[in-house]
Amino acid sequence: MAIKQEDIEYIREQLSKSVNPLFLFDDDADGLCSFLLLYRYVREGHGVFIKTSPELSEMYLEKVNEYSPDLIVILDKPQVSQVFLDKLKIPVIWIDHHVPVKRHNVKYFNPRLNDDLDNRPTTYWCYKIVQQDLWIATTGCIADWHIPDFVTDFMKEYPDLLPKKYDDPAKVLFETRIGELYQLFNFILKGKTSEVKAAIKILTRINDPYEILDKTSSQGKYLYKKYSKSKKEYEQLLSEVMPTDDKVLVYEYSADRTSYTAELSNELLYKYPTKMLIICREKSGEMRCSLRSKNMDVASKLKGALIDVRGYGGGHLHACGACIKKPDFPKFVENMKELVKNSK
Ligand SMILES: [Mn+2]
Repeated sequence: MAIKQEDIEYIREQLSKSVNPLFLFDDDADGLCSFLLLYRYVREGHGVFIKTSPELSEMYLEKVNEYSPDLIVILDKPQVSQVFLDKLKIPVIWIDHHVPVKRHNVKYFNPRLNDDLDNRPTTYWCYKIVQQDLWIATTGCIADWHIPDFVTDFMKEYPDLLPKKYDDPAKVLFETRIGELYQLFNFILKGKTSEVKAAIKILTRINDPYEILDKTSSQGKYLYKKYSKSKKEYEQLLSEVMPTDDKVLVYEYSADRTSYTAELSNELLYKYPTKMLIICREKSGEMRCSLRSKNMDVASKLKGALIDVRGYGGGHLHACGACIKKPDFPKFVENMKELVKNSK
């Protein structure tokens, strides 16, 4: 089970030995927290967040040349190009928790290699390595909807940020102050690259969460202000969602507002747990949809709703994607309403 203790110690040793590590991390809150934990431990090197998703591609060789690191640490990226790895002439460590892949010329650590059900976030393993900055570790874990086993330590140290033990990660995300910290980490990753970089740099120097949440330092205040700006935009989008009595909730947004899709579907799912959510935008004459439901079998209903409709789609039990020709979209929604109505 898990990433083995000897592997955790190996990574810690490599980090301690490195004088100029380069961290390449996913541009979400789990990736960011993983980087912050490791960087704040070694206090050396550089961090670069990876925008190409899901793969870390050869295009980042440029960054490697720019920083001449003696160690590369890849965090929370599901895919890394083999060509990229082959061209690196220095040790590479890759920690991830997505579906395991096979690559050469890299030390690859993934809890799912030993137990496919163990998909604890990258942040969780980074905390095992550094054993410090509990508040960043907890934030990164709940960002990936995981309540870590060290949450009781966190509650002891920060009772006002997490006053009781929750079983449901969604409640932690939307009802607590540590949830607000997650929102902040998430939102400051959006926007102009130069601003995101500046915000991350500040985060490497923040001493405690109250600097941000209670604005007790000028740096914390700056981060909170940046966050409030994105938050306002987001709240605007959220306020446009008009639920009806119908169990199918359709929300259409314009293409230039793509950056909040994941956040919107998560929060709508939390607010409307009994509904089937269809979040979509139009592109090239098609409706690109993300379908989510907390309780309903989305995959099988999607299959049914696609009958006599020009389109395709598929995915998981509670989350799917679909693409529907625009003229057929009303029919698709109608089919879905019928299926949902008949299900219970
Ligand atoms: Mn992750």
